[in-house]
Amino acid sequence: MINNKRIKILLINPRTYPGSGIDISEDKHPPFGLAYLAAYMKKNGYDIDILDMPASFVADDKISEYVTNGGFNIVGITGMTHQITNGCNLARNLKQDNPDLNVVLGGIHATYCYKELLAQKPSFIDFIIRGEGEKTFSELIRAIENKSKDFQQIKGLAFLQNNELVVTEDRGFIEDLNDLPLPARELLPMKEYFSGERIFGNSMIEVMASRGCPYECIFCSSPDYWKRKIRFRSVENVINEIKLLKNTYNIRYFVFLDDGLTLRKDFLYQFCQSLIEDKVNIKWRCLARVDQVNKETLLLMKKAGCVKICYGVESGNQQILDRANKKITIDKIKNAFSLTHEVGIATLALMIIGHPHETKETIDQSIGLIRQLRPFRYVFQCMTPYVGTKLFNDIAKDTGIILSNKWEDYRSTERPMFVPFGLDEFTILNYHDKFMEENASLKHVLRRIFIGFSLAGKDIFNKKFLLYPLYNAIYKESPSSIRKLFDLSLNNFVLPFVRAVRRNRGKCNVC
Ligand code: B12
Ligand code: SF4
Repeated sequence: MINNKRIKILLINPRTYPGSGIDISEDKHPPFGLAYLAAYMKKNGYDIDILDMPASFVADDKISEYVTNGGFNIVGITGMTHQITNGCNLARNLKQDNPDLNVVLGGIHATYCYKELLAQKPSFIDFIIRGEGEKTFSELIRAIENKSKDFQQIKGLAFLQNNELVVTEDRGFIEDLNDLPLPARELLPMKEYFSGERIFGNSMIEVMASRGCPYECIFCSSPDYWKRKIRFRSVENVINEIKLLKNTYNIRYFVFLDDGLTLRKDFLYQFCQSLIEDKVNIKWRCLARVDQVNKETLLLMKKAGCVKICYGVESGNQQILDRANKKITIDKIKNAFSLTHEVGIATLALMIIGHPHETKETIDQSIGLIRQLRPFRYVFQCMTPYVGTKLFNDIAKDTGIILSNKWEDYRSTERPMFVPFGLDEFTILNYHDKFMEENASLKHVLRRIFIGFSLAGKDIFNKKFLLYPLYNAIYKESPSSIRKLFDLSLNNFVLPFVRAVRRNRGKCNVC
């Protein structure tokens, strides 16, 4: 292990828009990429910290002060598309106030848009890391530390040298994910994330057992980003993390963020067996494809504590599914939902509205399918052409109109960003809001409360059990006008109050 005292690194997850506090009206999630990166660098002896701005009281305009006070000399900034504009603002301010600082950008947007980001020859970006970050970042930091100028030898980089763009060779992936240390959650304000989703009164914690997905749906950038490879950690490694998290945070509800936890049958089988045999006693939910489950696996998952499965259904029209390259059939969807309900696992159906070639008829077919499937919950998202997707690269321009090139507009999929020929923005928005409000109707909320009770078992005695459905009913599930009113009062009254209390308690040392 290297012991390096001179280099001090700060990793930043930026807000979408400049701000000064925690947005308590929105669920927050730990920035996993940064947590993995930090753990890897810590293991290599570096002094590193993470600032998750959406979950902190550090104001955007105090960022330079924060970095100077903390003695950081390297800053790494991550970003999904919607965060990149503000991420660049932070970088610009930081570099203006401290020209000696090294600023590195990484993550999905910078990986795909490094040319665009470096095109204006910005003096505030020193390096962009493309793709998986751990090895590239650590080699880069090592080179900076050794005052080497030989950055061209480091795979996975893009940077400007004498104002010319240099793009180094692509970097392959880490072969064995078990070599990675567990994400450095100790550097994150974990309590801030526990206020989000709850099940049966238990707060949730997120875990990833794999990276990648071998499929190629046109609206998803995951396959290209991870080059259609799927890598799993060992079952033992994942189970150990779960036990550690259970002991450290006393949390019993786990959310698997993997694109395809169910993709490798041997992993899924051994994982569920271990949860059962080791009496780990957790509840969990995951994503799955409808063609990856059968009654046997579902029964095993149920026995191992799985309470909810989120399925990407996307559309109720077979042709639309085929064009989206989803490689599933309506029959498979119906079969998966009926089996999942039969074994007693709740379902979430993820739907997309505004596919290429979508018409009012195909949208009606989607809602018709949802009525047949009767999922525990469904979410309609407006089709959004994210960078790195086939939709963005090829299909969008021939099949419709992209409504905005302001990246921060890509923050939410509640508003259309892409309108297929033959439809218009308002029709999509109206359909979206109508379906989401139907999902929030009293009938649906009562049904969910009833199913929640029947799935809860002895968790029903958890004192927080009733609070979550209540919170859902009054906030998350209510029409957008009521939510806006709620947000307004939160941001103008509750948030300033919370901030003042925290400042008095000395939790916030900058703002
Ligand atoms: C888990 C997940 C979520 C979670 C948690 C997100 C979070 N904040 O961590 C939830 C469900 C909340 C979520 C929400 C959304 N998500 Co999401 N999500 C994912 C998912 C499945 C995994 C992300 C992850 O943790 N990966 C694992 C880590 C290890 O990888 P990583 O983050 O990419 O980081 C590595 C490298 O990129 C690099 N790196 C990253 N940052 C940096 C920074 C530096 C300095 C360096 C050196 C390296 C580096 O190194 C890391 C380690 O190797 C990805 C798809 C995928 N499979 O990647 C989509 C994905 C990231 N999400 C996406 C989107 C669009 C969203 C939403 C906007 C969707 C919506 N419906 O509104 C929201 C935004 C929420 C918000 N406001 O932040 C898109 C992003 C596309 C884009 N161009 O921005 C993706 C790619 C899926 C897709 N549709 O294609 N998401
Ligand atoms: S939508 Fe799901 S199945 Fe399709 S490519 Fe993305 S992660 Fe894979």
